Amino acid sequence: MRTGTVLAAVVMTVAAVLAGCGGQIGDSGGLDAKKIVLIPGKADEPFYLSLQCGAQDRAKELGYQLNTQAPTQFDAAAQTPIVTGAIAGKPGALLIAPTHATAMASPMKQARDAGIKVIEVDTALDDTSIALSSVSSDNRKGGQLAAQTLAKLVGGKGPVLVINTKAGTSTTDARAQGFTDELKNHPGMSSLGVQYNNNEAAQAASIVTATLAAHPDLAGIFATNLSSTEGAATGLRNAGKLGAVKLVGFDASPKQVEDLRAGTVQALIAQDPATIGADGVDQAVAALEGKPVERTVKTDMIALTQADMDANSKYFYKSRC
Ligand code: T6T
Repeated sequence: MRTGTVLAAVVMTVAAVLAGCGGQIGDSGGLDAKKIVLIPGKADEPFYLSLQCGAQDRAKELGYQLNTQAPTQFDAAAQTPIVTGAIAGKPGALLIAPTHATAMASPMKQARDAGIKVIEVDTALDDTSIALSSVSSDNRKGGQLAAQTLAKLVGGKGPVLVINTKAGTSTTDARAQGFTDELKNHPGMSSLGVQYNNNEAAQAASIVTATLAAHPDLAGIFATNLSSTEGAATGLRNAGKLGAVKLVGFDASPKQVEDLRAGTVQALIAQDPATIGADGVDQAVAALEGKPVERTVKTDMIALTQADMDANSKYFYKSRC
Protein backbone atom coordinates (compact mmCIF):
# COMPACT_ATOMS: atom_id res chain seq x y z
CA MET A 1 0.00 0.00 0.00
CA ARG A 2 1.17 3.55 -0.73
CA THR A 3 1.61 5.97 2.26
CA GLY A 4 -1.55 7.91 1.37
CA THR A 5 -3.66 4.74 1.30
CA VAL A 6 -2.24 3.55 4.65
CA LEU A 7 -2.98 6.95 6.23
CA ALA A 8 -6.55 6.93 4.92
CA ALA A 9 -7.07 3.42 6.31
CA VAL A 10 -5.76 4.47 9.75
CA VAL A 11 -8.02 7.56 9.82
CA MET A 12 -11.05 5.46 8.84
CA THR A 13 -10.28 2.87 11.54
CA VAL A 14 -9.92 5.52 14.27
CA ALA A 15 -13.19 7.14 13.14
CA ALA A 16 -14.96 3.78 13.21
CA VAL A 17 -13.68 3.00 16.73
CA LEU A 18 -14.81 6.42 17.99
CA ALA A 19 -18.23 6.02 16.35
CA GLY A 20 -18.57 2.59 17.98
CA CYS A 21 -17.94 4.15 21.41
CA GLY A 22 -20.61 6.79 20.73
CA GLY A 23 -17.89 9.46 20.76
CA GLN A 24 -17.19 12.42 18.53
CA ILE A 25 -14.12 12.69 16.37
CA GLY A 26 -11.53 14.64 18.32
CA ASP A 27 -13.13 13.71 21.64
CA SER A 28 -11.91 10.76 23.63
CA GLY A 29 -14.49 11.29 26.37
CA GLY A 30 -17.33 9.44 24.63
CA LEU A 31 -19.70 12.41 24.86
CA ASP A 32 -23.27 11.99 23.68
CA ALA A 33 -23.48 14.57 20.90
CA LYS A 34 -27.31 14.44 20.90
CA LYS A 35 -27.61 15.29 24.58
CA ILE A 36 -27.76 18.87 25.94
CA VAL A 37 -27.96 19.76 29.64
CA LEU A 38 -29.49 23.07 30.79
CA ILE A 39 -28.42 24.42 34.19
CA PRO A 40 -30.45 27.56 35.03
CA GLY A 41 -29.68 29.89 37.93
CA LYS A 42 -32.52 28.71 40.13
CA ALA A 43 -35.27 26.06 40.15
CA ASP A 44 -39.01 26.90 40.04
CA GLU A 45 -38.54 30.51 39.07
CA PRO A 46 -40.65 31.96 36.22
CA PHE A 47 -37.78 33.61 34.32
CA TYR A 48 -35.78 30.37 34.18
CA LEU A 49 -38.87 28.20 33.62
CA SER A 50 -39.75 30.32 30.58
CA LEU A 51 -36.16 30.00 29.36
CA GLN A 52 -36.39 26.22 29.84
CA CYS A 53 -39.66 26.04 27.84
CA GLY A 54 -38.03 27.85 24.90
CA ALA A 55 -34.95 25.63 25.06
CA GLN A 56 -36.98 22.40 25.28
CA ASP A 57 -39.16 23.30 22.29
CA ARG A 58 -36.17 24.19 20.12
CA ALA A 59 -34.20 21.07 21.14
CA LYS A 60 -37.17 18.85 20.22
CA GLU A 61 -37.56 20.64 16.89
CA LEU A 62 -33.89 20.01 16.06
CA GLY A 63 -33.88 16.37 17.24
CA TYR A 64 -31.83 16.85 20.41
CA GLN A 65 -32.51 15.68 23.96
CA LEU A 66 -32.50 18.44 26.62
CA ASN A 67 -32.37 17.74 30.36
CA THR A 68 -32.68 20.49 32.96
CA GLN A 69 -30.94 20.34 36.34
CA ALA A 70 -31.40 23.42 38.52
CA PRO A 71 -30.05 24.50 41.93
CA THR A 72 -32.63 25.33 44.61
CA GLN A 73 -30.79 28.57 45.42
CA PHE A 74 -29.22 31.17 43.11
CA ASP A 75 -25.80 30.43 44.50
CA ALA A 76 -22.42 29.22 43.18
CA ALA A 77 -22.01 26.71 46.04
CA ALA A 78 -25.35 25.13 45.09
CA GLN A 79 -24.73 25.25 41.33
CA THR A 80 -21.18 23.85 41.31
CA PRO A 81 -22.07 20.22 42.25
CA ILE A 82 -24.79 20.27 39.60
CA VAL A 83 -22.21 21.17 36.95
CA THR A 84 -19.89 18.42 38.22
CA GLY A 85 -22.75 15.89 38.03
CA ALA A 86 -23.69 17.05 34.54
CA ILE A 87 -20.09 16.59 33.31
CA ALA A 88 -20.17 12.99 34.57
CA GLY A 89 -23.27 12.39 32.38
CA LYS A 90 -21.14 13.24 29.28
CA PRO A 91 -23.53 15.52 27.38
CA GLY A 92 -22.36 17.03 24.10
CA ALA A 93 -23.31 20.54 25.23
CA LEU A 94 -24.05 22.49 28.39
CA LEU A 95 -26.34 25.54 28.48
CA ILE A 96 -25.69 27.37 31.74
CA ALA A 97 -26.64 30.58 33.57
CA PRO A 98 -23.60 30.98 35.86
CA THR A 99 -24.74 32.29 39.27
CA HIS A 100 -21.47 34.15 39.80
CA ALA A 101 -19.20 35.89 37.28
CA THR A 102 -15.99 34.44 38.75
CA ALA A 103 -16.90 31.64 41.21
CA MET A 104 -18.42 29.49 38.43
CA ALA A 105 -15.34 29.73 36.17
CA SER A 106 -13.63 26.63 37.58
CA PRO A 107 -16.51 24.10 37.17
CA MET A 108 -17.34 25.54 33.74
CA LYS A 109 -13.70 25.21 32.70
CA GLN A 110 -13.85 21.54 33.74
CA ALA A 111 -16.84 21.07 31.42
CA ARG A 112 -15.02 22.78 28.57
CA ASP A 113 -11.86 20.73 29.19
CA ALA A 114 -13.96 17.52 29.05
CA GLY A 115 -14.85 18.51 25.46
CA ILE A 116 -18.38 19.71 26.29
CA LYS A 117 -19.58 22.72 24.27
CA VAL A 118 -20.37 25.39 26.86
CA ILE A 119 -22.99 28.05 26.04
CA GLU A 120 -23.97 30.81 28.49
CA VAL A 121 -27.64 31.76 28.71
CA ASP A 122 -28.74 34.88 30.66
CA THR A 123 -25.74 35.41 32.95
CA ALA A 124 -22.07 35.14 31.95
CA LEU A 125 -18.57 34.76 33.38
CA ASP A 126 -16.08 37.62 33.36
CA ASP A 127 -13.69 35.19 31.60
CA THR A 128 -14.94 35.14 28.01
CA SER A 129 -12.62 32.31 26.95
CA ILE A 130 -14.65 29.46 28.49
CA ALA A 131 -18.05 29.63 26.78
CA LEU A 132 -18.36 29.51 23.01
CA SER A 133 -21.39 31.81 22.99
CA SER A 134 -23.35 34.05 25.41
CA VAL A 135 -27.06 34.67 24.84
CA SER A 136 -28.77 37.34 26.97
CA SER A 137 -30.73 40.57 27.08
CA ASP A 138 -28.67 43.73 26.69
CA ASN A 139 -28.75 44.24 30.44
CA ARG A 140 -26.86 47.54 30.54
CA LYS A 141 -29.34 48.96 28.04
CA GLY A 142 -32.18 47.54 30.16
CA GLY A 143 -30.86 49.49 33.16
CA GLN A 144 -30.73 52.67 31.07
CA LEU A 145 -34.29 52.06 29.92
CA ALA A 146 -35.35 51.62 33.57
CA ALA A 147 -33.77 54.98 34.49
CA GLN A 148 -35.47 56.75 31.58
CA THR A 149 -38.80 55.18 32.54
CA LEU A 150 -38.41 56.09 36.24
CA ALA A 151 -37.34 59.65 35.31
CA LYS A 152 -40.62 60.14 33.43
CA LEU A 153 -42.63 58.73 36.35
CA VAL A 154 -41.02 61.01 38.97
CA GLY A 155 -41.02 64.08 36.70
CA GLY A 156 -37.20 64.10 36.60
CA LYS A 157 -36.92 64.98 40.32
CA GLY A 158 -36.02 63.46 43.65
CA PRO A 159 -33.91 60.80 45.32
CA VAL A 160 -34.03 57.25 43.94
CA LEU A 161 -32.77 53.91 45.19
CA VAL A 162 -31.50 50.80 43.38
CA ILE A 163 -32.27 47.42 44.95
CA ASN A 164 -29.92 44.87 43.42
CA THR A 165 -29.79 41.10 44.00
CA LYS A 166 -26.35 39.57 44.64
CA ALA A 167 -23.05 41.24 43.78
CA GLY A 168 -21.23 39.22 41.13
CA THR A 169 -24.33 38.44 39.07
CA SER A 170 -23.38 39.68 35.59
CA THR A 171 -26.90 40.59 34.46
CA THR A 172 -28.15 42.51 37.48
CA ASP A 173 -24.78 44.24 37.97
CA ALA A 174 -24.99 45.46 34.36
CA ARG A 175 -28.59 46.68 34.93
CA ALA A 176 -27.55 48.64 38.03
CA GLN A 177 -24.59 50.12 36.12
CA GLY A 178 -26.77 51.11 33.15
CA PHE A 179 -29.27 52.75 35.52
CA THR A 180 -26.55 54.68 37.41
CA ASP A 181 -24.93 55.86 34.16
CA GLU A 182 -28.24 57.06 32.71
CA LEU A 183 -29.12 58.91 35.93
CA LYS A 184 -26.30 61.36 35.11
CA ASN A 185 -28.51 62.62 32.26
CA HIS A 186 -31.22 63.58 34.77
CA PRO A 187 -29.71 66.31 36.98
CA GLY A 188 -32.88 66.76 39.05
CA MET A 189 -32.63 63.20 40.33
CA SER A 190 -30.15 61.99 42.93
CA SER A 191 -28.98 58.49 43.79
CA LEU A 192 -29.33 56.95 47.23
CA GLY A 193 -27.01 54.20 46.03
CA VAL A 194 -27.34 50.46 45.51
CA GLN A 195 -28.45 47.99 48.19
CA TYR A 196 -28.45 44.19 47.89
CA ASN A 197 -31.36 41.89 48.80
CA ASN A 198 -29.43 38.62 48.31
CA ASN A 199 -32.15 37.55 45.83
CA GLU A 200 -34.65 37.35 48.73
CA ALA A 201 -37.93 39.28 48.38
CA ALA A 202 -38.23 39.70 52.17
CA GLN A 203 -34.85 41.47 52.29
CA ALA A 204 -35.96 43.88 49.55
CA ALA A 205 -39.07 44.72 51.60
CA SER A 206 -36.89 45.48 54.66
CA ILE A 207 -34.57 47.68 52.56
CA VAL A 208 -37.58 49.74 51.46
CA THR A 209 -38.84 50.11 55.06
CA ALA A 210 -35.41 51.26 56.30
CA THR A 211 -34.86 53.63 53.36
CA LEU A 212 -38.25 55.29 53.84
CA ALA A 213 -37.48 55.82 57.53
CA ALA A 214 -34.21 57.60 56.65
CA HIS A 215 -35.47 59.33 53.46
CA PRO A 216 -39.20 60.04 53.64
CA ASP A 217 -38.85 62.03 50.39
CA LEU A 218 -37.86 58.89 48.42
CA ALA A 219 -39.28 59.43 44.90
CA GLY A 220 -38.53 56.17 43.14
CA ILE A 221 -37.02 52.69 43.20
CA PHE A 222 -35.37 50.59 40.51
CA ALA A 223 -35.44 46.89 41.44
CA THR A 224 -33.07 44.89 39.24
CA ASN A 225 -34.92 41.56 39.10
CA LEU A 226 -37.93 39.50 40.09
CA SER A 227 -37.20 39.01 43.81
CA SER A 228 -36.20 42.64 44.36
CA THR A 229 -39.31 43.95 42.55
CA GLU A 230 -41.73 41.63 44.32
CA GLY A 231 -40.14 42.50 47.68
CA ALA A 232 -40.00 46.26 47.02
CA ALA A 233 -43.74 46.20 46.23
CA THR A 234 -44.39 44.54 49.60
CA GLY A 235 -42.22 47.15 51.37
CA LEU A 236 -44.15 50.01 49.77
CA ARG A 237 -47.47 48.36 50.61
CA ASN A 238 -46.43 47.93 54.27
CA ALA A 239 -45.43 51.61 54.45
CA GLY A 240 -48.65 52.81 52.77
CA LYS A 241 -46.56 54.32 49.96
CA LEU A 242 -47.94 52.41 46.96
CA GLY A 243 -48.07 54.73 43.96
CA ALA A 244 -46.56 57.63 45.94
CA VAL A 245 -43.08 56.14 45.51
CA LYS A 246 -42.71 55.01 41.88
CA LEU A 247 -41.42 51.49 41.33
CA VAL A 248 -39.77 50.23 38.13
CA GLY A 249 -38.69 46.60 38.19
CA PHE A 250 -36.99 44.10 35.90
CA ASP A 251 -38.80 40.90 34.81
CA ALA A 252 -42.45 39.91 34.39
CA SER A 253 -43.37 37.01 36.68
CA PRO A 254 -47.11 36.28 37.17
CA LYS A 255 -46.92 38.12 40.54
CA GLN A 256 -45.13 41.12 38.98
CA VAL A 257 -47.71 41.28 36.17
CA GLU A 258 -50.50 41.21 38.77
CA ASP A 259 -48.75 44.07 40.65
CA LEU A 260 -48.48 46.07 37.42
CA ARG A 261 -52.18 45.59 36.72
CA ALA A 262 -53.05 46.69 40.27
CA GLY A 263 -50.87 49.81 40.00
CA THR A 264 -48.51 48.59 42.74
CA VAL A 265 -45.63 48.68 40.23
CA GLN A 266 -45.57 51.42 37.57
CA ALA A 267 -43.38 49.72 34.94
CA LEU A 268 -41.67 46.39 34.27
CA ILE A 269 -38.70 45.82 31.98
CA ALA A 270 -39.64 42.40 30.59
CA GLN A 271 -37.06 40.14 28.99
CA ASP A 272 -37.68 37.38 26.43
CA PRO A 273 -36.43 34.29 28.29
CA ALA A 274 -38.00 31.74 25.90
CA THR A 275 -35.98 33.23 23.04
CA ILE A 276 -32.82 33.23 25.19
CA GLY A 277 -33.36 29.46 25.69
CA ALA A 278 -34.14 28.76 22.03
CA ASP A 279 -31.19 30.82 20.78
CA GLY A 280 -28.93 29.06 23.31
CA VAL A 281 -29.93 25.68 21.87
CA ASP A 282 -29.30 27.00 18.33
CA GLN A 283 -25.76 27.97 19.32
CA ALA A 284 -25.15 24.64 21.08
CA VAL A 285 -26.37 22.69 18.04
CA ALA A 286 -24.24 24.81 15.69
CA ALA A 287 -21.19 24.01 17.85
CA LEU A 288 -22.04 20.30 17.96
CA GLU A 289 -22.51 20.16 14.19
CA GLY A 290 -19.29 22.06 13.46
CA LYS A 291 -21.12 25.11 12.11
CA PRO A 292 -20.25 28.77 12.90
CA VAL A 293 -21.21 29.93 16.39
CA GLU A 294 -22.02 33.56 17.31
CA ARG A 295 -19.97 34.71 20.32
CA THR A 296 -22.65 37.17 21.52
CA VAL A 297 -26.41 37.04 20.91
CA LYS A 298 -28.68 39.76 22.32
CA THR A 299 -32.43 39.29 22.73
CA ASP A 300 -35.30 41.79 23.10
CA MET A 301 -36.65 43.62 26.15
CA ILE A 302 -39.64 45.88 26.51
CA ALA A 303 -40.85 48.41 29.13
CA LEU A 304 -44.39 47.34 30.08
CA THR A 305 -46.85 49.76 31.69
CA GLN A 306 -50.43 49.25 32.85
CA ALA A 307 -51.66 50.95 29.65
CA ASP A 308 -49.89 48.67 27.17
CA MET A 309 -49.36 45.44 29.12
CA ASP A 310 -52.14 43.40 27.54
CA ALA A 311 -51.02 44.26 24.01
CA ASN A 312 -47.64 42.80 25.00
CA SER A 313 -48.78 39.76 26.97
CA LYS A 314 -46.37 37.53 25.02
CA TYR A 315 -43.67 38.98 27.30
CA PHE A 316 -45.35 37.66 30.48
CA TYR A 317 -43.29 34.85 32.02
CA LYS A 318 -44.69 31.34 32.55
CA SER A 319 -44.85 29.16 35.64
CA ARG A 320 -44.95 26.01 33.54
CA CYS A 321 -44.49 25.12 29.85
O1 T6T B 1 -33.70 38.64 36.09
C1 T6T B 1 -33.61 37.26 35.91
C2 T6T B 1 -32.28 36.93 35.31
O2 T6T B 1 -32.11 37.64 34.10
C3 T6T B 1 -31.16 37.30 36.29
O3 T6T B 1 -29.93 36.92 35.78
C4 T6T B 1 -31.38 36.67 37.64
O4 T6T B 1 -32.67 36.98 38.11
C5 T6T B 1 -33.75 36.56 37.26
O5 T6T B 1 -33.69 35.19 37.09
C6 T6T B 1 -35.08 36.88 37.91
O6 T6T B 1 -35.18 36.29 39.14
